[in-house]
Amino acid sequence: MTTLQDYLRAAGCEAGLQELIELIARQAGPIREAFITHQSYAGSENVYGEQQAAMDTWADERIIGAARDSGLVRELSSEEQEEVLTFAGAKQDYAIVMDPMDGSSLIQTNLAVGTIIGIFGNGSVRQKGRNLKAALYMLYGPMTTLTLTIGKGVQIFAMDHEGVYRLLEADVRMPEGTLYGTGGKRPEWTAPHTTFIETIEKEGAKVRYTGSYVADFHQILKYGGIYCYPALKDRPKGKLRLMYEAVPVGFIAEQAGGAITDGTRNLLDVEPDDPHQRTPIYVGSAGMIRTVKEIFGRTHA
Ligand code: AHM
Ligand code: MG
Repeated sequence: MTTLQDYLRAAGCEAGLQELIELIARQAGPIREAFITHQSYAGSENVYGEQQAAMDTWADERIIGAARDSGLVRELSSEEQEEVLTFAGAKQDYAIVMDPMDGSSLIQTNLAVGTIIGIFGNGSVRQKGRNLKAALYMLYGPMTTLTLTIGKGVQIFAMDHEGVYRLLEADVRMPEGTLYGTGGKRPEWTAPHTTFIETIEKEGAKVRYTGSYVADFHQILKYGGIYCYPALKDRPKGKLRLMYEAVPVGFIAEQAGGAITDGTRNLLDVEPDDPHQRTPIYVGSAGMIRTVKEIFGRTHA
């Protein structure tokens, strides 16, 4: 059976990028083991004033340490770090954007959570998503899976009991599908978002939403439909972040035949002003994103 290493070699992945992807993928084992001893909140807040779960900081430190020690990474920007980190001694020029533990409010409920990573070349995290060399997420569910693109389609691997990633599904294509999930309380939705949800519900869409973006997106990747975290009346930029959540997952969605938008713009074409900036997110199958854009084009907020 094809391993992650076999796949990366056969796909002609450059050596440094292969090393970095395998290094990050190896962190899933220790991260998974740490859940049982890191169930609580850490008592600290991140840059957004959000309570950090013990696993947020543990996974963050683990991946930062691995990236720094590898000598492969020049810059790293994490949802959990106020400043962009620079590793001056790096011998290679990769730059990482990451949400080390997405969905962490669900850790105590044992629903699936994950680690989201985007990898750029040429040493800077301040780039539009379309420049990504690779994007991946590790999902800690009944299996530990790695969903990966190096710009050559999307592959899903599963980690076996020896820590080896084996190819579970090659060249994943996102079906059109009818599932949807949306964040934000209904009274806080804007007019275009309300119209969109009512439209797809009339067409038979069915709700599925856990509150773990990476897990909710993975379901959309497999079954089709849309994940939304919209602009809200008192929060016009929504909740999720462009660089840590939108961009890597959007890159994977596009590579699987889906798309990502904030309602009007393809989020992979947005030049970031600030690594921590937030954005409304609609990510899913091609037809769903067409409907979003059509409704946002004719409905005023
Ligand atoms: P996190 O990165 O701190 O976990 O926050 C992001 C999470 C997403 O995983 C999820 O989709 C969203 O917040 C859920 O928010 P809400 O509880 O408002 O639905
Ligand atoms: Mg997150």
